[in-house]
Parts: sequence; C-alpha cells; structure tokens
Amino acid sequence: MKHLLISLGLVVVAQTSAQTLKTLADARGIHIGAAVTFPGSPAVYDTTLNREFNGIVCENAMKFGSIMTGENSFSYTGADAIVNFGVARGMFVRGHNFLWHKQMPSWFSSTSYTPSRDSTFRMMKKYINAVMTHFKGKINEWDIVNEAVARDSVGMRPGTGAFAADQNSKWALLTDAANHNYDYIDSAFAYARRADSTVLLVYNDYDCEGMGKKSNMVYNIVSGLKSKGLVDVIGLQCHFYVGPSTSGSNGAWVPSELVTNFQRLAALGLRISLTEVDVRIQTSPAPDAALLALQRDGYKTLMSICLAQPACKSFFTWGVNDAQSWVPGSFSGYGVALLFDNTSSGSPATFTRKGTYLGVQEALLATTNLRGLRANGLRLIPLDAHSRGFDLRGRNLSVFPYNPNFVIRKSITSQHKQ
Ligand code: 9MR
Repeated sequence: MKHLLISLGLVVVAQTSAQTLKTLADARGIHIGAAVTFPGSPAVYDTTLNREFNGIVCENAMKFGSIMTGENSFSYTGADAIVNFGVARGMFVRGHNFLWHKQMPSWFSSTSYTPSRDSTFRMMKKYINAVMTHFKGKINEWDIVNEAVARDSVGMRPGTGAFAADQNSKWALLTDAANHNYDYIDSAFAYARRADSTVLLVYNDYDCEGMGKKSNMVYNIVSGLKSKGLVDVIGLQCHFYVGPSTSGSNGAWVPSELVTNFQRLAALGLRISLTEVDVRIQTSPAPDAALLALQRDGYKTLMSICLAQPACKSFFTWGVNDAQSWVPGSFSGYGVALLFDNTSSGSPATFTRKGTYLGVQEALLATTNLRGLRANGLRLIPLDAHSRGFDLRGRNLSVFPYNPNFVIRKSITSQHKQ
C-alpha cells in the first residue's frame, strides 16, 4: 500500500509539472494558439511555442501584401516557414487572411490600379485559388474575409467621413459597394470553398464580441453566409482593454454580453474561434497590483466563457510575448497585453509566464465539471445579473470560474486604431 501511495504521489507530481497551457488545452479539446512572426529567432520563442501552444497563425506573413507580390507572382517563403513549423508539430494551423483593407500589395492599393468589377473578381479567384492550392493539407481554418464592417457608427466598409482613411476596403470599392452590393464577401467564400473543401472557412472581425450594432451586422453577415453553406466559423478577434481609464481606446468588453453573443452565434451552427486575443492595460504610469489583477481576471474570464460554450474551439493570442506585440505601437501608453513577459532579448533570453498566463491556466484547470456538462449535452443559460451561471437543471454552476466582481469599464472610443 505504501508503495502504491508513493507511486500515486509521483504520478501527481508528474502531472502537475506537465500542466502547461498546451497540456491543459489538449485535455479540454480546445486549441490554444499564438500569432507568430519570427519562428526560430530567438530559440526561446520556439521553445515556448512548443511547450505552451497547440495552435499557430502567421501574424503578417500570410497576408495579401506579403504573399501576392504582383498580379501574377507569389512569395511564400515567410509563410511557409511558420506554417511548416506548425504542421511539423501537429498544431492547429490558422490561415490569416485573404481579403482585408490593410497590408495590401502596393500594386493593388495603388490608385492607378482600377480594374473593372469583373476583373476584380477574376483576380480574387486567382489569388484565393493559388494560395489555397499552395497550402493544401496544411491549414485547418482560414480567415477568408477580415473586418468587412467598420466601427459601430459607420457600418459596412468602405466608410466615409472622419474615419474613411481607416475604413476603405479596396475590395468593396472595386466591386460595387457604392450600390450597397457586398457580394464580394460571398464570392470570396465561394472561391475558397471550391479551392479546398476541407478547410474551415472563417469570417473574422473585431469589436463584435459582445452585443451592439457592429455585432448585429456581423451576425447578419455570417447568418447569410451560413445559410448558403459558405462559412463554418466566426472569428472574434478579442483585442480587449481593462483598466481605470475610460478614454482613448476601443476594446471595452462586457463578459455577460459575450456569453449572449456566443450563444446566438453557436445557435447558427457556427464554430467560434477567439482569434487575436490580447488584453492591454495602461503602462504609463506603470500598472499597479490591482490593475494587473484585473487583467489576469480578464484573461481568466475570457477563457472561462470559451470553455463554457461548446462551440468555442480556439483561443489564440495575438503574439507570444509583450515585446513582440502590436499594442504599444498602436496604443500609446498601453501594452503588456499578452501571456509572457518582455524579456525577449538579453542573455539568456527568457519568456516568463505572467499573471495573465496564470489566469488562463486557472480557467483551464477549473472547468472540469463544466466539460462534464458539455459532454452530457447540457447547455448553459445566460448568466444572471449577478453573473452566476445555471445549467438546464437549475444547478448553480459554482465551479464556473467567473469573478462576480469583475467589472470592465466601457471606454469612450475616440478613434479606432486597428
Ligand atoms: O499585428 C499586426 C501588426 O504587426 C501589423 O503591423 C498590423 C497592420 O495593420 O496588423 C496587425 O495584425 C492585425 C490583424 O492582422 C487583424 N486584426 C487586427 C490586428 C492588430 O492590428
């Protein structure tokens, strides 16, 4: 018996030490991934990816501007390195992205490039066919159209007025959006479906995670696409913000709204992927312990909401460590939005797990009973005003790792910076 207890003790120790995010996510049947730019440099970057993530996506290397260097030329070097890295390790590989209003090749964004509507569709088809054929068998799900809707107050791209510069989609401009004709979205999905019917097709957007005007527009887009069999997944970017300031940036989020929105999207028969998660906080002045705790709680809450929704299959952070995050360059005075710390250089370089990491880990560890409910086919009903969850038998889900004191202040958006 003594021998048995010692053996059991060893097993427990071994399990505890192996509880990386990847191990936990594997056990929960969820993909935890990260956007990467530099696999192999520095080596610790790869080590962290291998240890902690079972999913990967190119942060920039697979975008239109990176890949389609000319109307008839393609360059796959950067994207190949990252995709092959993921494939070799059996990761869930996301493709990002085909149609977006940013990071277009210069030949396409040039004002002198003014093809007819028909030629634009022909070019779109050639582009999607070529790239999907190149990566055939390697990509699990692919963002086909990215951010077709602008901010709440604007609607479908292309926008006009104060935010036009940030909201012009050349795809929309070239394909008759002036007449409120957005069939370029359907066409992109149809071309993708025909190019490779084995890939899950995603509509990906931001600021539509909760409820609201933009969220409703996105819901309508994916609902229409789904009814035609053209979309499989809704990608919710989740570029979030928490903190004491209520001004200067978008990214405010309300957890109970996410639960509600996830439910209506899941009811369409869609999978849900959280595709670009980061939770930024103010870095100047330096964050205090309370703010860091709020951020950690934010990550935990987001992962908990995903785990509680059977349709939510992926949780990808937009980067591995803070030093490589897009946030500080786009939101002055904000940052430290990811799961690993800033010490990407130096000797030896280290990527240290942050409180945010522990928050995600806690959520993954705490949801065993919830996964049991999922396995039994029960579903959650919306959280009540006190943020408690109940299953369909009316049992209070006390295991739901959802902090009722967790409040995120709604920020006042002055300018959208994505
Ligand atoms: O993280 C990306 C950054 O390196 C690029 O400079 C930027 C260009 O706009 O795009 C960033 O990634 C975006 C993603 O592709 C789509 N959703 C918003 C992301 C953050 O801007």
